[in-house]
Amino acid sequence: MAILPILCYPDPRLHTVAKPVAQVDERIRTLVQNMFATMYDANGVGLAATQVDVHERVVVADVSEERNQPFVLINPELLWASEEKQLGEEGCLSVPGIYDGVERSVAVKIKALDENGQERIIEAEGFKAICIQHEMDHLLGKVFVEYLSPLKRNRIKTKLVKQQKQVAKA
Ligand code: GNR
Ligand code: NI
Repeated sequence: MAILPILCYPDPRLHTVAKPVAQVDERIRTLVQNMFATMYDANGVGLAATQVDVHERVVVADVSEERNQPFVLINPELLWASEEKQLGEEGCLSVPGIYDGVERSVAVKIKALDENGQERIIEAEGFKAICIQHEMDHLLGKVFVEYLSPLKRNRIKTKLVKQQKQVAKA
């Protein structure tokens, strides 16, 4: 298993639209294993392939307290999203150190393949629903800061660019 490098906002590759997975094979299962290793190593609750510069529709997640309920979403499709919205504090492994409120549907129903190519229907609410919506956005090239005001987004951009220059010098 490998820990993969995570792209950092404002890296333009984060805005790539991922392609559907044509076949759930060993290559995809290896990617899934490496994504879980990367997500758990970074203490994230989810990770989209886009964040590790692989532009295919693959998401891994685990929103459990005990970090023992992993799930995989391959080619996820939104079947239903509640009209009712909730405001939640979000963070992102690709936007380190930044947290802000985002409005999302309280509940969602999605269809996806698991790591064996089996079709699954997943109904989620609360934090799990937020996480799934956040990850599905990544596959469309969307990062949560795009829901914030242009002023906030520009401040975040400047801060992260500075931070990354510091890291590069160190
Ligand atoms: O680890 C993560 N925490 C989180 C908190 C609130 C809303 C969404 C998330 S997802 C994030 C991991 C990540 O960046 N996934 O793309
Ligand atoms: Ni994210």
